[in-house]
Amino acid sequence: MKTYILLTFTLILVSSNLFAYPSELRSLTRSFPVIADSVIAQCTLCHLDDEYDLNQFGLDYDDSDSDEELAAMDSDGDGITNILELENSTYPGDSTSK
Ligand SMILES: [Ca+2]
Repeated sequence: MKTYILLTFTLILVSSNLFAYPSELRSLTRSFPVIADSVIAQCTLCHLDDEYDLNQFGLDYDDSDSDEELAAMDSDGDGITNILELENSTYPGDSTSK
């Protein structure tokens, strides 16, 4: 029984990671069409590496009140606003990406 519960929990956790993110990426792409077909339109745009944890841009995306607010922010603190990073296909949550 423990194995069944653990397996069920694992499947739910894995499937939520697999299926939840693309909807967020689609939503972000609707807000910022410039990222459609961009090399940055992938999990690491908002997440730390391939983990579920959010980077600062992902956290700001969740916490911001509007697309304009998110666009004007500099989530990774590298001096370049999020919208400029998105337009230039650099990661707004990674200060080493310029
Ligand atoms: Ca930045």
